[in-house]
Amino acid sequence: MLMQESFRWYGPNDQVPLSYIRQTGAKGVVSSLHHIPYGEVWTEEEILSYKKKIEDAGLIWNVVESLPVHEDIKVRSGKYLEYIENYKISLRNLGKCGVKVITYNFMPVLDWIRTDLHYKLPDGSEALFYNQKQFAAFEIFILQREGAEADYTPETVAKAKAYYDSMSESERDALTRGIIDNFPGFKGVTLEDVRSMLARYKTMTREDLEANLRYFLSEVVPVAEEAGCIMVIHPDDPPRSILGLPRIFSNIDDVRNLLAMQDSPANGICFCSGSFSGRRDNNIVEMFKACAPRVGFLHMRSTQHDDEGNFFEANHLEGCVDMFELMKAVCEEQLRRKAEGRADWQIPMRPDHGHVMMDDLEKPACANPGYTAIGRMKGLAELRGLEFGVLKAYHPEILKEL
Ligand code: DNO
Repeated sequence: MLMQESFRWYGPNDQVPLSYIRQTGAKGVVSSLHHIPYGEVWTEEEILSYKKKIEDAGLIWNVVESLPVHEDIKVRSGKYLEYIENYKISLRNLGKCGVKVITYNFMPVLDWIRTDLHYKLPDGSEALFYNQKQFAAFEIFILQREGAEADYTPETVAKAKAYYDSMSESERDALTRGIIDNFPGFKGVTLEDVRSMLARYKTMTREDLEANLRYFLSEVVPVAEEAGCIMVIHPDDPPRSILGLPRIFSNIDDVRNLLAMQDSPANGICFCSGSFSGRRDNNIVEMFKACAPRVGFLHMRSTQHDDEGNFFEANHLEGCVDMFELMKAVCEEQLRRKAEGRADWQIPMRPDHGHVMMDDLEKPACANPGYTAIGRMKGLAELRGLEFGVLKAYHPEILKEL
């Protein structure tokens, strides 16, 4: 196919080993040196030994997800200067070792958020779910964030209270862990940690956070460019303000703004259709077209919403994302790049998340919610089939070359 089909791998402790990933049909592996603490340098030696593990399994390490941005950089205080210098060294090292697509995010405090990691679908499989009432229960009554109540309608607060009152201690604990302790390389986060991280954002406005991202990019993008790498930013997930924090990469204006911050091919986007689709006013296909030449990595996924602002992760070809139109646009973009002679014309893509299904339901809970094998493989198979169909119908000549 045109896209570089990939699968995420969380390293040697991942329940889904590289040998299984190879059988999914993926060629590329999306991974990170999760054992290195945020902010520290990734040495060439570490990168090469990790890369060798992947290559020995017959795969290639085509994308880093993520080279994490330390909180000090996001708030631009503490040891941010040192961490930015370390980031540059890591970028240079990755470039030298031939790993060129570097994913990061600029979400304050917590990365992506879901409130139910085992939402039962009618067919018995499980999806990840974001529920306003549950999140409100978490931040108002468990985290007890000052001012949290004011971010919700009285109706939602009442529902959240009733929900909180109905929960057992262990259910409260599961909700908390599911929200704050899901991030590889950043495990063991406590409520206290979240409170002290939040305190650092107390007076921070959206403009401040944007200025901090702009500053970070002005430092690292030229280095990425020199190293032959592309930095790709992951959208806010969900794409709305949470925990009273500013969010700066959620909609089409943010996309345009980001691209203008550094007008360089090394300043790119990880186009995550699922994350962007968490907002109903985002037109995903239009958004892709608005930034297509700078998309360095694709996460393909969809969501299904209800009227209260809740959503769960739908099957990859269902839900609110028009995956057919998106795939058509992705194929056209790749062919356009090919015609231009761009070396990076084939965009790495991974099926983002997947349902827990079949015997994955009986295995010990996956340490990385959303990343069991079978559901993701189903997603990958559907997306490959869709791509094949789009190419056969609209660009049959390219199939002969592949
Ligand atoms: C969740 C992921 C995110 C993503 C990071 C990128 O499954 O999509 O954790 O990897 O935000 O920095």
